[in-house]
Amino acid sequence: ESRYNPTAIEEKWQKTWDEQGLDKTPTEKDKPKFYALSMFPYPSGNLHMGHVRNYTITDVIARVHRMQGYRVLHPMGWDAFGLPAENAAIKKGIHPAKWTYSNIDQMRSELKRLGLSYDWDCELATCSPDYYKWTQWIFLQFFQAGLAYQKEAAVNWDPIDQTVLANEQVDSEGRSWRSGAIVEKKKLRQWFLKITDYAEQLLQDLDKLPGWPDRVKSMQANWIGKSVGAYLEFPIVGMDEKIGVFTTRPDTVYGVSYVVLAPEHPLTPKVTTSENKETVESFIKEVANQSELERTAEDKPKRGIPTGGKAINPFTGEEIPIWIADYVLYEYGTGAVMGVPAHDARDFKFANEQNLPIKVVIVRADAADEPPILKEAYTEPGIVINSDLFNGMESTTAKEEIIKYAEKQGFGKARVQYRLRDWLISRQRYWGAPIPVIHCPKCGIVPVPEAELPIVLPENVEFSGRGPSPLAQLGEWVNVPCPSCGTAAKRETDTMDTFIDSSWYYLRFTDANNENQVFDSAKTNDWMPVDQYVGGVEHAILHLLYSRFFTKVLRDRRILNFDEPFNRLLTQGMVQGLTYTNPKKSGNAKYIPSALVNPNDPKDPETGEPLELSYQTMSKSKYNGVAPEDVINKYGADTARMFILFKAPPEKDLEWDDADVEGQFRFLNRVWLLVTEYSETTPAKTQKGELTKAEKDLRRAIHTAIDEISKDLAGDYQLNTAVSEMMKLSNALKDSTCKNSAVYTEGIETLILLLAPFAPHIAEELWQMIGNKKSVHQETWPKLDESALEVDEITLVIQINGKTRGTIQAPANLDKPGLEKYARESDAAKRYLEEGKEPKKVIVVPGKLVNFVI
Ligand code: ANZ
Ligand code: ZN
Repeated sequence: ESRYNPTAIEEKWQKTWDEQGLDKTPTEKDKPKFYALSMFPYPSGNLHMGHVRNYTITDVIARVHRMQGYRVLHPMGWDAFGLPAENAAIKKGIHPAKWTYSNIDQMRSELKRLGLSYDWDCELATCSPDYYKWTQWIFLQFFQAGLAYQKEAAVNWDPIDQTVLANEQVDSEGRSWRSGAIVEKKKLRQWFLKITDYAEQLLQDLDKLPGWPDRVKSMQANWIGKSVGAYLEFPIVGMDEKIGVFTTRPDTVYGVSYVVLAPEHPLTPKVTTSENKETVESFIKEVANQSELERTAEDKPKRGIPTGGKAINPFTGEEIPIWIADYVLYEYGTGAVMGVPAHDARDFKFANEQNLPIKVVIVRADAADEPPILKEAYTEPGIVINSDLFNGMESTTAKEEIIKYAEKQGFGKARVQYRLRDWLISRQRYWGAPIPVIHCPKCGIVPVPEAELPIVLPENVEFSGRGPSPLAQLGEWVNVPCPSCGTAAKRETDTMDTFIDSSWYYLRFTDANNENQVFDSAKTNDWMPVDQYVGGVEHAILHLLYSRFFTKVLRDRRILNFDEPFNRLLTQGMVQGLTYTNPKKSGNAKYIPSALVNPNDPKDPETGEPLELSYQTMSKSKYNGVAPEDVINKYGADTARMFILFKAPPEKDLEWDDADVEGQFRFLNRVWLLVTEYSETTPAKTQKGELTKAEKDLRRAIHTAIDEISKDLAGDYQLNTAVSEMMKLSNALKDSTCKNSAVYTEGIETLILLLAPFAPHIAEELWQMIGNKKSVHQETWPKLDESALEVDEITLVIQINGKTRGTIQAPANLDKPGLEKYARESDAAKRYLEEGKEPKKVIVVPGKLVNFVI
């Protein structure tokens, strides 16, 4: 009898499966398709437990679908462009490509040890010219569709290194990571994608995604931020210009006491009177250095100053002052608002601070006669007062009527506004896909002809972290003739945001090695949409929204024929580790490495102070991580997988616990023992005659497991309860008293088949051990026999006047009269029921009890 040796069998089977090509994507379309996808990783160096969890969940889903008769696409690749590689180049002088590819090699080998059933033929890395050629091609599709354009936008500027910084390169104090200089905002021409053109579709189509978590959908909806209201124009006194405002409350327009412009608004200098010029200019400068968050924070006082200019409320003809204030954002709506202190909380605060008039125009329906003195803004709907033509209307009706009136008079119209802004995609960095356009002094922006793609990143580049981006410093690369007229022209030196790379990789996976096309639409339309996408909730907004946007644009270019890329989405929870903290210390110093702590008496090794214990998301800085490699070396990948699947439902956070890992290892050892013992006997292969009670009970346990686990795997993926069902079946087999029966064989085989997607190596080893030649992963999922679930006897309680007087075993298939008859025959009933005398009443609860009232 052999011992369970995970290392030996895992290596063996990984090699064999690879040779057999077990996980290759089928090309025939003889079965329904299933596309299982994990969010591909950034190759940072090593795999962490979060990766292991994500990929194990998807792997179980892929494997189960193969067994259930689907053709499965289950690919893996690398989100390989981005800042860390370039930072490594600046700090350590390693070329970003070298750093990236060596990390990929490391992580690929770790992935392979987990027994994940990927088709490695589809592997892709977004930093490879084979891939980014098509990223550039897609950019040109957007450009041709009028969805890529340039405009000025603010960037982080390091005045010492004279370079643009990514947000990640600016610390919490606003200093450059490299030079330590205070980072400034500088305006540069930048590339944008017009995602706002798709705002309404991106919002509406969330309804087409019932398989997405509601939380993710509402995060996307909030990000898109649709508001319905009106655009109204306020003429400026003494000028031939108007201030356009966006308002969601046109019903309050008779209560406007001032108009506020964002300080950056182009009308600000025009409306400012000479007395106010100085104060206005210094206010603008102050606000320029605040972040949007600071400007809009609820708890912060709203700051603003008058410009001296005046506007006219077109409804009342009244003159009102024009102010500027920090809480009005230039990028939203029109960058100007009408101030209605009586009905908007922010305006109420502002008006009180600045002593501006407050005019009530909406009142609660039951208080319409007595205009109140406000202690706070009244923001609810109500009845309109002080509003001329509209007095007495419901405010909701007034909204529409006031818009109609404004339209008729020519000073406004209905307007829908979205919070979503266009996507700034250009980066002044090296390690990204170059934007494939050329700037010609005669022709303007000229797209690089398709035949010249990819625009390859030049290799001999210096990474100093100073000055313009490495590409912009490379004269021989930058200076090229215009493809259209031949004039000396310049290449675009910005590269694309890495979110672009990840917005379409799932499409490329369906035809990853196509050298002639971005992908063959027929193949992509066949495999897409992804049937199950699994990844971190940190991507709930940007990555998922951008991918949806790309899909819709390519659909409109007739390259794709579907609306949404990801049918179902599972956002897995975090993996948390036991964390020791010293509450007397602050910052990262408060985290104490567990290696230095005695778990029975946790104290700070430096100070002797007692430590606090908690579970927190594993991270390097908290010293609470567990390396996947260590767990695999000690217990094998199957145990690591089983533990991760068993410990928590996939969407919930998971607390790493060595004792529970050990527990799963013991479970696999018990299965090993059961099957090896079985393999040494010669049990019956076919059933002769009627089943005994023991056999019936075991069959019920077997088919209950099939039933429960199949349900757990049908859509909601309750993988943790699936594992506990397997443990139940294993116990039933162990305790069974019919180990020579064919039913026992059925039980052993079923257990191995159910286990196969979860612990693929041990399942394969045991499957072969009991005499199979075909891989367990090519077998079909066990079929449920409903009749095996039937119980043939029940325990029936006999009651007399509601008191239990005994129990009997009764056939399960009896109806109410049958049960009553059966109960009358019981000893207990006979004892209490006088012969020949009928009880007053008999109450039968099927499956439970019979109560005789006498
Ligand atoms: C007058 C008014 C009266 C407003 C009232 C509200 C209540 P959402 O729902 O977020 O779209 N607003 C418009 N543009 C703005 C900007 N660029 N910066 C800051 N605030 C802006 O909010 C729309 C409301 O936010 C608009 O409706 C406007 O204030 C303000 F009783 O107009 B309201
Ligand atoms: Zn030209």
